[in-house]
Amino acid sequence: MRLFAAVVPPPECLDELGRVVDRLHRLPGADGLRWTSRPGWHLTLAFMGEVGEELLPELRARLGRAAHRTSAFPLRLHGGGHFGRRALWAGVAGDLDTLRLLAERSDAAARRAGVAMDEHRRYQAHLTVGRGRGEGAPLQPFLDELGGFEGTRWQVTELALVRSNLPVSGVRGEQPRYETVDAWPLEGREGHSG
Ligand code: 2AM
Repeated sequence: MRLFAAVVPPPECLDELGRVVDRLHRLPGADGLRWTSRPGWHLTLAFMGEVGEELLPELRARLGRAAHRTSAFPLRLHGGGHFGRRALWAGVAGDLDTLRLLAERSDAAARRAGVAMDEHRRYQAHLTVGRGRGEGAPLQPFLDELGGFEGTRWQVTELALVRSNLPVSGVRGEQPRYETVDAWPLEGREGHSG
């Protein structure tokens, strides 16, 4: 199954973002983007891709330990950014050091469980709200609108393991369905060290 580790913001914080994204939908050029499905909104920590069933017990155990060692931390959705003309995303602010630490620990947990992870790309915390169709789309008007967005702070208390079910219908533009298959509480008390 196709899996990734993620932080899932609480519904009220996603609703705040949803209200901004509603405004984006009304801007000229909004048809040039495929808007991501809101029930699936998340912040990816580590993308694993296809993971064999036989690796799951070890993966779960190691992700559980990664969560156990990491302290809960504050985060808020904040502003926006883009990857070229292809992806428009909301950014985050708050305790980014602990977010990054949790991402590194999730990545290490997956590797040690035997998951063939991609080469390390620089971790850029983001929540994708839209993707440019075709060759991509001009994103600046959307970035201007997202730029001032400041979400309410929440406390990240859980590491989630999410399954991505790719569309099978063949309908163009259909979105993957995301399903949280497990979650572990953040229980560390050690701050940023270790
Ligand atoms: P994205 O939002 O920038 O596309 C599920 O696909 C999640 O894993 C998405 O948040 C996606 O980021 C992220 N991801 C990271 N690397 C990926 C990859 N190589 N293929 C697909 N998704 C990836």
